[in-house]
Amino acid sequence: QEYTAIKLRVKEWAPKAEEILKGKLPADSNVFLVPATLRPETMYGQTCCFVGPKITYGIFKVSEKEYYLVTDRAARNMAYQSVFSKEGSIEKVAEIAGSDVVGTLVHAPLSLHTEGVRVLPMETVLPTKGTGVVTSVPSDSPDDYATVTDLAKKAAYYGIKEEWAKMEIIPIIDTPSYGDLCAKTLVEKLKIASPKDTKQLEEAKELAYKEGYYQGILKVGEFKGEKVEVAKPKVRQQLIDAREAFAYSEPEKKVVSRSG
Ligand code: ZZB
Repeated sequence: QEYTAIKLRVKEWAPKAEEILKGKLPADSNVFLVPATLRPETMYGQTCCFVGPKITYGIFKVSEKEYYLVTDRAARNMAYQSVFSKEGSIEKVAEIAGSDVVGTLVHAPLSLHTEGVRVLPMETVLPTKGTGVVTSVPSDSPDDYATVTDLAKKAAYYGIKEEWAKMEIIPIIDTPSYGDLCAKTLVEKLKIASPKDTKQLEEAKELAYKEGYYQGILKVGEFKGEKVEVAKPKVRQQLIDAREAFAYSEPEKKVVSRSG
């Protein structure tokens, strides 16, 4: 699976994270949260970044001034994909729980929310997929729409500020079947009530992928008016050229054959 890894630069740590990381990083260095996405063309619509609250993340040295926050598993994969300056070697400078990162303010490349977006908790983040960090595009991802809706409703319970989950959802892709807020339309159409409705969310995701890819037209950005199918690789390349993203592949899953 070929992902695009996006670099979300930390602008301001949550107080807990600040405390934990004190003295562990050079003063003038940058730390990036690095979500893996299959939809780089939707980065205009990022409204927050998800971590699994119970997942333990590492902060890994990329070069003198650059560090990535991802799972150990992702760092190991990255080491073999020449992401770190020393091929094959991994240097972990700190460990931190997702729950302690929640509230951190990050700069999300291409996002129309240029002031930054917050790191928020998502219970359904899989530690075994991608980098364990997920960037949220509630206009076009049904999982993200269901999660931000839930977070906004129960902000106190999740220990977050309501406004962090209520960032404006700006339409970025127009589609003939589901309008320009594809995820919202599908969540309502399939009567998805919470992020726990995993079966319907899976179906909504498939529909959103197909419609977005084959029928979607970008409404914003440099490739406004172009078909998603055409614009997608261009947005990806632009992000990579700007060093705001890089290619990241997931190793092949071992398939155990039925015949043994
Ligand atoms: C931004 C985005 C915007 C995404 C969108 C999707 C959509 P898939 O399809 O199941 O292979 N993701 C990445 N890593 C994880 C993880 N560890 N746990 C849970 N979710 C994860 O999954 C690929 C997508 O799942 C990725 O692409 C990421 O969300 C999320 F408009 O990034 B995506 C219709 C989907 N639209």
